Amino acid sequence: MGLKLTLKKEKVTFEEAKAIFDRPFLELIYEAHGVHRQHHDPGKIQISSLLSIQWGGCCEDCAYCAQSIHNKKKMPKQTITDLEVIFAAAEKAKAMGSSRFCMGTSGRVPSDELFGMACDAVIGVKKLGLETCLTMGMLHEDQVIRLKECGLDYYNHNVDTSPDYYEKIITTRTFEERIRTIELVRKHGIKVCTGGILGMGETNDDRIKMMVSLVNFDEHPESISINRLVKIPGTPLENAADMDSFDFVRTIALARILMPKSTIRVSAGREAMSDELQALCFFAGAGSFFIGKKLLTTQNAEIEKDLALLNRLNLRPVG
Ligand code: DTB
Repeated sequence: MGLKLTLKKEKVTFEEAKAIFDRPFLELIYEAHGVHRQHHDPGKIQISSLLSIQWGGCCEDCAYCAQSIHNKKKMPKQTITDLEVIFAAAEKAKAMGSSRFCMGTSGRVPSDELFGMACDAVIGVKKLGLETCLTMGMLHEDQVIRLKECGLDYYNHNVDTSPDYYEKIITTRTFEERIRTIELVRKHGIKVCTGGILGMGETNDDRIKMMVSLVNFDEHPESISINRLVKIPGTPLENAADMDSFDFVRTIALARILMPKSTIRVSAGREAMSDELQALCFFAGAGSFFIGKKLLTTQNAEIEKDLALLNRLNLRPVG
């Protein structure tokens, strides 16, 4: 079933994806793991690190995010302007076993000044022997072309949730605008990192629809970021209900079966997951995570605990 669905241009329907998601749990993860083994080394894990180079003061109203000016609790805008600070963080990430250094900024679109600095950061981080990823909101085509010239490897731009649930989470931009930026990134040969957040009150059908959106791009995203909501005080989702962990694993398994070659990252939310749940995510097809004390604004799982987990599971970092 997995192979048939990967044929280019063949659109996957919601019903097809739902039939996979709804399979008996153990059958689902067994199949997902089989697909995983065909295309990935199950003994390896890709490790990335993340640094905010600008945070807070964002005009978008994403209900999950600490950085929105619409929140009860404000976070003033701050920017790292010293490139050396960025390079030092990248060196540290490399020493921890990261093969990719991801940089994020708050805001709907980057200012010219911030964009210029991000370009210099990409060039410098690449010289340190790391892959680079940026997430800085919507881009114009000339900016995408410039980032490609700088050697940017990945651009992260999440679809966040299903097209149907989107307006419950964000009203200041549309799902279609997200798709447009992702398509521009793809058009100019930068690898696509995209995904979303689970546990924002969406249904399993929304989770399935989100995956259907991703699989139906002309090319599957190289990197799929699956986050479990970190409930940040002062945001509209601070009291969201916990999602079922097995549904989280099911969503990873669905992504694995639909997009066999993509790397799936369990991103935010690992701090609140047991080691056993994380191991189940890796079995179902996740092959990447963020290491480091902090994500963008929230705490990540502890570095020592992550390194110990890799050791206990005999997982080796890629690269
Ligand atoms: C993604 O999907 N997850 C990363 C990355 N893309 C940029 C961000 C996680 C942030 C978690 C919440 C925070 O730290 O503010």
